Amino acid sequence: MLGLVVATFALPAVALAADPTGTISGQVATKAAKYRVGVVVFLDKVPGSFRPPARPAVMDQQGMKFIPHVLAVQKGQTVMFTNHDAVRHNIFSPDGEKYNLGTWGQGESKPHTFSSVGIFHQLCNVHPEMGAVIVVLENPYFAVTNEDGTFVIPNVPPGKYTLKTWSEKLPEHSQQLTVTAGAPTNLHIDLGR
Ligand SMILES: [Cu+2]
Repeated sequence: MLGLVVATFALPAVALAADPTGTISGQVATKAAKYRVGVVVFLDKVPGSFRPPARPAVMDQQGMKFIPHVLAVQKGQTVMFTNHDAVRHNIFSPDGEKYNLGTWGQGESKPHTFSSVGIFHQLCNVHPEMGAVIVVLENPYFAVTNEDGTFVIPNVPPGKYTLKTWSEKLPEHSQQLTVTAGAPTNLHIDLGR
């Protein structure tokens, strides 16, 4: 009986073959478990121009930390910086566009739109121990790994790509891969340390 149920659930996978895009999923492996989270996995130099999402991404300041510690967004996308602490926080970045959004209190928020790709360190001039990174990418085909190193990049058009990783602590990784319509591409990426 159980086998029949499983067979029933397996059927929709066949229907998914009509999906014109593919999914890249996988897991980043490191010797130290703490390095698996916050790795940006992305497709490099995909031809075409890509409209950024209209919905802003959010970088919060809460519990005297930036949350998330690593945020990936698309070029042209807005990040809304929020403050959920009872103390005033500041936001500035010494990188690329070099901005200082000012210092503000609980419940307030300020937007910044990223017009160029790059790695933007986020700092608070009130609390030097606070830090985060925003990675701005050219196309929408990216993900940031979860605590266990897993990631999913959905809706990728079929084709051959160069997949890269960026991590605050680990060396960059690069590999070729082929994405097939309606089929998952499963990766195991060993980043060493
Ligand atoms: Cu602060």
